[in-house]
Amino acid sequence: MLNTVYIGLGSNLDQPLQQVTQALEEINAITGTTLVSHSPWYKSTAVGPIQPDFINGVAKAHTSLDAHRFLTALQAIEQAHQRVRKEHWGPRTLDLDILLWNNDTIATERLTVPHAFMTERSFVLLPLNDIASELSLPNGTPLKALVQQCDQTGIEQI
Ligand code: A4P
Ligand code: MG
Repeated sequence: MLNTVYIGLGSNLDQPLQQVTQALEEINAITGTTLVSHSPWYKSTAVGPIQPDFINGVAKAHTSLDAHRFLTALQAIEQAHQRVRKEHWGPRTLDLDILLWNNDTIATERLTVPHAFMTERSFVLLPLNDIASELSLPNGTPLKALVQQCDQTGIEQI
């Protein structure tokens, strides 16, 4: 069975636009995985500690992997981009988050889906809305409602 996954991409170090663009190709190269579409890129002020602006976007993919194997594959891509994990919510060369997995709710030690903060972050909601405006979360909340509610200061499409 093919799973449908939405992935949040973010970078704010070492040529962020290049990092996220290259990551799309690497997602498409994951075993059993095809990139279906991706959003335009957004530049946004960092949420969390003071640090450079982020480039963010969202990709949609189909994959035959299960959610945990897919997360492992995303983490391998992050590692290949020499991401150094130092500070929680701190700067990173590449951050890949699983936002949505089919219409599933997942709560394990490694994986929380829908992603914990996606409902309030414009840098996730706006690009997701660009490629999946008719989507609803597993709890039934329409994406459009979240987009209308979210704070859209400090973000622009590039
Ligand atoms: N994990 C649990 N659920 C998931 C999921 N749905 N997708 C676990 C991916 N990973 C998930 O993640 C820590 C652990 O989360 C992983 O080992 C995985 O098992 P991490 O990426 O190593 O840690 P982190 O990035 O410091 O924490 P987190 O919660 O991922 O941070 P966020 O929420 O990604 O925030 N501001 C702007 N403008 N744009 C940004 O992209 N990003 C962050 C990072 C902060 N501020 C930002 C942005
Ligand atoms: Mg993350």
